[in-house]
Amino acid sequence: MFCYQCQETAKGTGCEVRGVCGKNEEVAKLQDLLIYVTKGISEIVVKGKVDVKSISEVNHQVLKSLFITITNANFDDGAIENQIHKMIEFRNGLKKQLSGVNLGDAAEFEVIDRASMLDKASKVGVLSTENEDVRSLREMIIYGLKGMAAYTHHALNIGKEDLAINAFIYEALASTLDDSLSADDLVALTLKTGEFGVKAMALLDEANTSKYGNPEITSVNIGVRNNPGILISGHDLTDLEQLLEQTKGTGIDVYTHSEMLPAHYYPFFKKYDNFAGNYGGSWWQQVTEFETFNGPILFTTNCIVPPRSEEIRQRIFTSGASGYPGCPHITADENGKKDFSEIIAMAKQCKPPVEIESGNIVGGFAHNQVFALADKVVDAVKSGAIKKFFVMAGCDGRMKSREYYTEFAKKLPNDTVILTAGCAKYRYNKLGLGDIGGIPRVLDAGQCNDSYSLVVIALKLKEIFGLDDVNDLPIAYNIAWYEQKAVIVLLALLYLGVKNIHLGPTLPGFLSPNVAKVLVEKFGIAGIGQVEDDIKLFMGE
Ligand code: FS2
Ligand code: SF4
Repeated sequence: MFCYQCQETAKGTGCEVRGVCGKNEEVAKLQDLLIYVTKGISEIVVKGKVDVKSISEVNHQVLKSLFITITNANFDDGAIENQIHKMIEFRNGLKKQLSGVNLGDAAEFEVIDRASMLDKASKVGVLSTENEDVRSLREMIIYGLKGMAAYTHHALNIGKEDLAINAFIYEALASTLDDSLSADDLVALTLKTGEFGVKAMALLDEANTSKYGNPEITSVNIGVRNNPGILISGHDLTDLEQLLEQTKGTGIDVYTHSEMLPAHYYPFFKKYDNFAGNYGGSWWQQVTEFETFNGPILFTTNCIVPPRSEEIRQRIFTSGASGYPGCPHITADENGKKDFSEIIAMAKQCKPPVEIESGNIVGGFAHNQVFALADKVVDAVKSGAIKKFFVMAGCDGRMKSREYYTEFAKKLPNDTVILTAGCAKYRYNKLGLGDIGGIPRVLDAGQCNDSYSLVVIALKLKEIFGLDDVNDLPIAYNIAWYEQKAVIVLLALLYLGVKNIHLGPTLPGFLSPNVAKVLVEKFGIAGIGQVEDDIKLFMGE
């Protein structure tokens, strides 16, 4: 196996024996083959000029396939094998409609069983692209597409689609098979991936807000109640809605975990009396928090950490693109309805969660809420009460080096405000950093996809202040990344012309020295250093 798609990749260069995430060699290879077959489908769609409108099931399954391969989403070898078979069937069905089109191996290969899958996978993985710069660019595009697919898939679950995004995914995946493309062509395609990343995040924002309302300032309880509970993790709001509907009046409370926390900010979910609060911190802390939670856990997406004990594994359920071997996977019926009765029945037998912290955290500062406060914010900037905003969005992770972000937040001058989104927030959302004239110093817009809100806010401020360039705003970008959704957020920011983004705790292992050089020279991308030095640099001291 070889995988270098996330920030925790072994030695910063690549996992070769087993993933630091817990992904074993077999799962890694099956994921490679799943990506390869989606490339084959893309080649058929592009070369055959297939109308994406006419293949909606294929469109949806391509999104799901990409999503399955995101870090910490799916460890279930059997489920991935089934998905490969399904995609090969779709691919072969599409091929029947074509004639006289010359297709490559990704569109033609056949496998019969697990052994032939693994054999094929070892020839088509990341390292099959020999030139390290081409490999780096191709993989950066693919990782961006994975993030884009995840966001598009969530929007689809709410009934919103933009076929231009699906068409682009085919175009881009097919391009990663095309040896005639130069490095410059691939750099241009990388930025185009960012452009479609903006569209995907806008689509999901529209889907979420049209169904669940605009996020608003909300105080979320982080303690516990006395009833048994179900913990819901991941990013899928439609799963949360169904779970709340099905647990209404059962005496079971529902708690959010990690990236599901921002669900509390949507007006829609406030009507559920059993929507109790948020339990715990970011994804990697689940190894201890699931023990004390006591009840069942539903993963709607990443991030799953392989459970350390059989007792915890038996309390884990998955849905959507996520999966874990031996854990029940709840699928939707043809109307999108999921039956969570097995989880509810288990919860009734469980003890209530143990309280691990108490109090409240405040969030809900997506674009609409911030616009409602715009006068206050603009006045604070004009009066000098707010000197600078720091976009500190993205992901959290296990590495000790991420303590940098807590230190950074603590040491920032009191006249600065942090704009956050994604699970990166858990490094500083419980520090009690106070407010500036009633504006909290940590403004949480929501999940990682809600980084879109931060961009909308920046563009609005640019308009209000009458600036020509978004880089002239008093906003600095110190972003933490971990998995591929952060890659699409980064590409979206680059496409929008944001410069001088600092990315940490380490730069991606998938950047070859030459590609890293382009990012540094063209976009001013930089890593992180020492907290004090970085703050001085950002503050222009
Ligand atoms: Fe955090 Fe994990 Fe949101 Fe990422 S919960 S690193 O998937 O997507 O952020
Ligand atoms: Fe390694 Fe990350 Fe790939 Fe897992 S997802 S195998 S940790 S690079």
